[in-house]
This record gives sequence, structure tokens and C-alpha cells, in this order.
Amino acid sequence: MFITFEGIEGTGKTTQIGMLKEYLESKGREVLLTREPGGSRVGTELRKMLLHVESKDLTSLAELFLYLADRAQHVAQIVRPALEEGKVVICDRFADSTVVYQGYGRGLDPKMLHELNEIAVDGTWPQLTLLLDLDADTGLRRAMTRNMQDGTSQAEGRFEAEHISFHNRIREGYLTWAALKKERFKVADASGTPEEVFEKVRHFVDQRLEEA
Ligand code: T5A
Repeated sequence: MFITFEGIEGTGKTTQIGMLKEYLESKGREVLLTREPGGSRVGTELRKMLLHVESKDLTSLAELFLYLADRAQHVAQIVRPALEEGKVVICDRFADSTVVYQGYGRGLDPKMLHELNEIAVDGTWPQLTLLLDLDADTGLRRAMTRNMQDGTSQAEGRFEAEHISFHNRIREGYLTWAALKKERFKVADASGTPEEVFEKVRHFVDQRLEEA
């Protein structure tokens, strides 16, 4: 089972992924947590380039190809081997982030981005994608408070520094894309407490595991 989490900054993806790992392990499943960008050794280097505030001169196309390179390496080296070993793989962002951020956010063609993703993932698509939906003001506030507290503002704050209109576009883009990919996406309101959000996440995951 391959599960991915998506959403704008600060919706609580990392928090929910930690809770889901614990839940699945309590049911006897072996779980691998990973993320994009940065799930592989090469990806760790790409992540620094992609998220550092000083990379603001990256062109949209250069940014796109760095995300795709990160994904191709990550799928081949980390995700697919773990799935073959029978693990549940949970990934913090995946191919849909490219369609939404580089497409609805930066203005590249979402259909072209989906086709490039097809090449990068080479058949490895998630069975379930959980979209944590939250208004951009609240999400950014949560992300910025967290970045200030753990000192990642400079190292990883490039997207948080975008204008609020960019984040509003991303939120709308996610909802549009999720409606086009209904068979894989489940949308959870992320405005409640972590426990309230997790109840929805757990429900969708249990449902998909039963179907599988
Ligand atoms: N990107 C990525 C692209 O443009 N294209 C791509 O193809 C890909 C793969 C990655 C950036 O790269 C872009 C998108 C992103 O901008 P990232 O560092 O991985 O960035 O950051 P994000 O994925 O955006 O995640 P964040 O780390 O900002 O937020 P999370 O993981 O959604 O949220 P989390 O769990 O860290 O929570 C944030 C704070 O809120 C609190 C937490 O304790 C934490 O302090 N919190 C809550 N507070 C109140 N109520 C709740 N329910 C809460 N849940 C968590």
C-alpha cells in the first residue's frame, strides 16, 4: 500500500503522518515514512537547493526538473523497493505537488506536468492520496510559527515567503485536481485539532485497506 499526503504549507501533513504510522504499526503493519523533496540521499541535496530562500532566482522550468529528478531517484531507490518488501509506504508530498505547485502555482500546464510525472514514477502511483484542506492564512501561520521555533526559516522557507495569493491558488488548485482524480484522492478538513483530523484520516485509510 502506497499512501501520499498533500496540502498547502502547514496543514499538518507531517503531524498526521506520524500519527498514522503509529496507528498502522499498532495493527502489525511495517511502515516506511518518506518525503519529497528529499527522500533519498541525492534528494537531500536537491531539497536544500529547492527550498533555501536564496534559491529565489530558480526558473520555473529548472525548479520543475529538479523536483522530477528528486522523484525519479526516490521512487527507484526508496519507494518501490519498500513496496516490494510488503511495507506500507507513507510519503509526505508526491507527484500531485508538482501538478499543483508548478502547474496551478507557477503557471505551467498541469496536463504536461502529469505526463512528466508518469515518466518519473514509472508506474508507481499511490493507492490513496489524502488532501488536508485548510485556508491559506491558517496554514501559513502554523508553518511560519513552526519554522521560527525550529530555525528552518532560512534553510527551507522559500515557499512560505510566497505571497498569500500564491497559496490561495495552490489551495484551489488542489481541490480542482482532487476532483479530477477522485478515484485516488480523499479530502479531509484540516482545521480541527490533530486528533479530530486524524479521525478522518484513519477512516479513509481503513476504508482503502479493506478494499485492498
Ligand atoms: N513542492 C514540493 C513543489 O513545489 N513541488 C513538488 O513537486 C514538491 C514535492 C516542500 C515544498 O516544496 C514544494 C511544496 C512545499 O512548499 P516542506 O518543507 O516539505 O516543503 O513543507 P510542507 O510539505 O509544506 O509541510 P510543512 O512542513 O510546512 O507543514 P505540514 O507538514 O503540513 O505541517 P506540520 O505537521 O509540520 O504542522 C505545522 C505546524 O502546525 C502544528 C504543528 O505542530 C506544527 O507546528 N499543527 C497544528 N496546529 C493546530 N492544529 C492542528 N490540527 C495542527 N496540526 C499540526
